[in-house]
Amino acid sequence: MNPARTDLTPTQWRQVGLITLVAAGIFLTFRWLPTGTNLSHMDFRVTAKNPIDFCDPLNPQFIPVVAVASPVTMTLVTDAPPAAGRDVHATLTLRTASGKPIAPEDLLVSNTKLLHLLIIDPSLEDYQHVHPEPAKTPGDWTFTFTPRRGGEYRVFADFTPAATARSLYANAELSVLGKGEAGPSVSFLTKSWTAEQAGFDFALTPAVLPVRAGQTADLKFSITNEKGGAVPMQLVMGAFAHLVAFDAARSGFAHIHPMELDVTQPPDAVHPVLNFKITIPRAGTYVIWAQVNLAGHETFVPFWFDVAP
Ligand SMILES: [Cu+2]
Repeated sequence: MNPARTDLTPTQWRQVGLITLVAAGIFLTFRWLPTGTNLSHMDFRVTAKNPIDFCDPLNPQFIPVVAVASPVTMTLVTDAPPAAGRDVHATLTLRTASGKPIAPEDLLVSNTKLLHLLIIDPSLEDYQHVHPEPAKTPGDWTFTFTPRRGGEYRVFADFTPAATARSLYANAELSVLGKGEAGPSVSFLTKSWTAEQAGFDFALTPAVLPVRAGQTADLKFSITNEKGGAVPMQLVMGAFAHLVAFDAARSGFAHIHPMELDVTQPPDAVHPVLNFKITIPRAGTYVIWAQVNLAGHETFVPFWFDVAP
């Protein structure tokens, strides 16, 4: 390179210095501004030998929420004993290991919400995604949902503390009165990469079959209007589709988003296709619940499959 072209005059040096000073000033001002949270990084430190590990968002892994130690405790209280088919009004309390409440100002918005609950029944047939609202008491959050079945429901919470800016998880159980599945459900035993619902055909197509444990699977998610014509896909929580995978034991979940990250470019109106990548560490039977918004209707569609060793 010609050294004469990179030499700066004293005036240019002064300009460079000024720009650097202004940038540093802006940076320090933002660092100094309070974030609103009273919790620090240390409140979310796990001392147990099996802490929650954070995953690479571009290649998400199955998160074994139940087996790993979370630095957050979640408790659930309901206004009445939960029963299938009836609205359950619940209050959830989030606290750090040292008992500090986790309130809205302690969390960052992720996928357009502060707090996500993934609720799943023992048969994996009833999956619901709800967003609790902060209650008056700091650390308390309320939500309503209607369980479709009976059994020991598991509630996974997904949130991002402002102090760490990384996803964190917690789980709790909720006993629901009513008829549950005595053994594995028909869907669990049948397996299917296709589903029909509300006049639409849904398909999740792996590039290679079978899906193998520990290997990244490329999945194509597509929707067809059974009458022909458009598939009115709209955004839900900042994405055109959310896929959540559960294992038979409900040890945790994987929550994945389309590789097509630019939501200003919607998928094809007639043949929408979205691509996903998932790596499931263990063999077994799984369900992937797809959540989409079709003309304002939130639609949940299950795909049942086996993961080979
Ligand atoms: Cu999502």
